[in-house]
Amino acid sequence: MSAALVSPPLYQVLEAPAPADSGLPLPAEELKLLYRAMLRVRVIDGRMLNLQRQGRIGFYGLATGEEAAVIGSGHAFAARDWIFPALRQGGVALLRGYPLDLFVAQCVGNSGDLLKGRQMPCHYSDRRINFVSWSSVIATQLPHAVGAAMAAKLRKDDVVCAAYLGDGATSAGDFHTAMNFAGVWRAPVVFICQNNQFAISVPIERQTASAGIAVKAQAYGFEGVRVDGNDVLAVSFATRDAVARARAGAGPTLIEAVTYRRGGHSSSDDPARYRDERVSEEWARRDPLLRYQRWLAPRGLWDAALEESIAEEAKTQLDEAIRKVEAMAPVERATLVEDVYAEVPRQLKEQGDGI
Ligand SMILES: Cc1ncc(C[n+]2csc(CCOP(=O)(O)OP(=O)(O)O)c2C)c(N)n1
Repeated sequence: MSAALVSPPLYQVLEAPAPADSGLPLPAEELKLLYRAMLRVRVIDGRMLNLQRQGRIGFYGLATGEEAAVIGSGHAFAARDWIFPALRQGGVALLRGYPLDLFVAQCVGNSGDLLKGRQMPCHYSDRRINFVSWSSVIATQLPHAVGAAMAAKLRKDDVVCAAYLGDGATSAGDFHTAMNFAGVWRAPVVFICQNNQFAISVPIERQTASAGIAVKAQAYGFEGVRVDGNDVLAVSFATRDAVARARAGAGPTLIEAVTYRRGGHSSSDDPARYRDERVSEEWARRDPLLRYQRWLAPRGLWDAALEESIAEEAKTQLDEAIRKVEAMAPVERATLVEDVYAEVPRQLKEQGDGI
C-alpha cells in the first residue's frame, strides 16, 4: 500500500520569532485596518444573533472565532477581483464597502434588500463590490468562481476570483469539478477553505481521510497551503501570495485556514448536543482578536481605548442601520415575478391578484 500524502506545514506569523531588525510587515494603517475589520465583524455578528433570537430576522450564520480567516483573506483581493463567498464571509463584503444598511436589509429581506427578499439571510450580493450571492447549496459557488476566473483569463482581464468554502464543501462533487477544471486550465482563482472542523454536526475526521484539506490540491496539480486560520497576518500573507501568483498567470492555489467554529452552525443549531464544548473553550483561548491584540500592542498599534472606540462606532452604525431598515416596507408582492419572466404567465397573474 502506498503511503498517504503528508499535509504541508502550518504557516504562522503572529507568534513566530521575527528577525531583530525587521520593521512592520505592512504599513501601520493596514495593520490597524485588519484589526478594526475583525472587531467590526465580531460586534455585528453578536448583535445580528440577538436580532434572530428576538424574532426580527429568521436565521444567521456567525463568523465568531473565524474573523482572521475572513478578513485576512478578503483583504488580499483588489476591488476589481470577484468574490464568491459561502455562509460566513459577510465581513468580506463589509470590507469591500458594502453598506451596513444593505447588509441588515438582506437579513431582514424587506424592500430595502437588493435581492428582494428572495434569499435566506447571510446571502449578500452586490455587483458594485463584485460580490456574488452563494446559493445555499453547498459548494455550488466553486464552479461559478472558476468559471468567472476562466472568463477573465480568456478576456485578458486582470482579475482574480476568490472561491470560499467550508471543510464540509470538500465532500461535494462541485469541489472536485472546480478544483480539477481550475488545475487543468490554470484558472486565476484562489480557493479559501475555512476549515472550522465541523459541517453542522459532522467533524472533520468524518469528512475526509486525507491529511487535512490543503494536501488535496496536489492531486489537482497545484499548490495547497495550510495556514493558521486564527492568525490574521498568516492568512493575509498566504492569500496575498496566492493572489499574486494567480494574477501573474501561475494558476490556482488552495488555502486551508485551520480555525474552529466557536458557536453553532447557525442560529438554528445547538452544538452541545454533538461535541465536547470543553474543546470550544480551548479554542476561545486562541481567539484571533486576542492573539492579534497581543501582537499589535507592543508595536503601539492597539490599546483598550482603541478597542472601545472601534466597538462603539460599530454598534452605533449598526443601530442606525437597523433602525433605518426596520422602518422600511415589506417587499411588494409584484416583485415575486420581477426579473423572472419576460411576460408574466396568465395563471400567475390570476393567482397574484393584480400582479
Ligand atoms: C449540497 C448540500 N448538502 C447539504 C446541505 C445542508 N448543509 C447546509 S450547511 C452544511 C454544512 C456546511 O459545512 P461546511 O462546508 O464545513 O461550512 P461551515 O458551515 O462549517 O462554514 C450542510 C451539510 C446543503 N445546504 N447543500
